Amino acid sequence: MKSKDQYLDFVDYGYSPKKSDVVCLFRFEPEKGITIRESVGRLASESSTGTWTSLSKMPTRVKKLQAISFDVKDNFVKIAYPIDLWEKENIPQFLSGVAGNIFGMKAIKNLRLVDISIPSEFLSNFRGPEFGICGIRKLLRVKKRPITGAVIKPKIGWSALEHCQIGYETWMGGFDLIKDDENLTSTKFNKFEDRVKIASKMRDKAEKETGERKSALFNITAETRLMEKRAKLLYELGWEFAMIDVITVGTSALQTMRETCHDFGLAIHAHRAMHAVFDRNPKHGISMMVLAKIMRMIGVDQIHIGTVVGKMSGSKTDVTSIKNQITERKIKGNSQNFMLDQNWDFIKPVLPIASGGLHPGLIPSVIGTLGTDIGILVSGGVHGHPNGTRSGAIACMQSIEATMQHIPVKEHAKSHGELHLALEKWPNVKSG
Ligand code: CAP
Ligand code: MG
Repeated sequence: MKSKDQYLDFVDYGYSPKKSDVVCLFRFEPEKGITIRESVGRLASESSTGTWTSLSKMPTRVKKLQAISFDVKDNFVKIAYPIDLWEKENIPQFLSGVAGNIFGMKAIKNLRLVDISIPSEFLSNFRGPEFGICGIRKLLRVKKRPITGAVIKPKIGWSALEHCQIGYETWMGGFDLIKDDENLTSTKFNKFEDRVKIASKMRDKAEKETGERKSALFNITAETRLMEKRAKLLYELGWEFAMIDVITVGTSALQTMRETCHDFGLAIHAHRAMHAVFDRNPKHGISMMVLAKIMRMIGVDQIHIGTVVGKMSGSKTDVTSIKNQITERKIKGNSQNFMLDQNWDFIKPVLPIASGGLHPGLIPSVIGTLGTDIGILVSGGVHGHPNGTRSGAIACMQSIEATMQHIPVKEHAKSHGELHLALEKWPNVKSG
């Protein structure tokens, strides 16, 4: 066998995937001097059973475990992976295969994991979301409008008491949720336990005064056993959610926490901090859609997907395809949308969260693009209101109300003072 021939063993353009195969769609760019066939062979080889040379001895079963590159168009290749490569319920192992060594090979200049089609046989190992969109609406007693939340700003700096006082103002302005920021967990001046305990009292007061359900997304992100302790405290104090920075904690910790949150009856709010390390470069890395898919499979109940118009990157196509992927039951793939077929079977839909640089003037656009079955987080655009947090939250609720009644926000602002002041402060449509 000539050197490199072993890679060609992993290519079969006539192969049609089995129902139980995992199929991945990659965009790839070979290094100079490497043929397309060799590149796609290397990808299938390194991510399944192969190595850089032929071996003197091979188990007979290996042939059945090889991944096969079977469809190449321009810079895109589809690779099929036999189900027996994968351990049940093990997302880290799965990622070590399909998103592992292949991203560092010299022979491939750029590589992007665009989509994964997960067969029912593998999907059935996972819980998916415990609550999903309907469950969250029930928890919060919100029927039709978007769920509303605000991150307390500045991100870090308030004491636990100050933090909760701002939270109380946010709830009193009509919001359902207050949220910790991604980099706030427990600091010496704002300890997790203190924050959660004080907020419990404030929540009871706000619920009594408004007659509405008020809740919070406390960031439990930490070493896994500490996250478990924090989840327990949330449960004991009657909270509904735990927030986790799902990318920075890693899929192993998240899988553990999915079980813990199940035991405590907590919904998981997934903040995606660090996702852009993987998905920002369109030629390399892992798409946000794939990350969101993995999170739906493990079972988060809500996840940030972007806004299109706010301060964070993410095109309309990107954001809407993530939304579709986490909310629909069946996805039909085609070469135009760079998506593969996906049947989500029994796995519930995840609530899409639009966040980042939003203010009342941008809400109509967010709802126009994503609909009303979403969560909207407005933070700077609430606490930056000229009359303070409560007015900022009221202005957002007025903007949502106007949008749902098909009234232009500028028109609505004529008779709604909080909205009027917000539009005066943030007249420009985009915050990015
Ligand atoms: C938003 C936010 C969120 C981002 C994350 C922030 O604050 O709290 O973490 O939305 O981005 O820290 O920027 P503002 P994404 O509402 O004040 O912008 O949702 O894209 O993951
Ligand atoms: Mg944040």
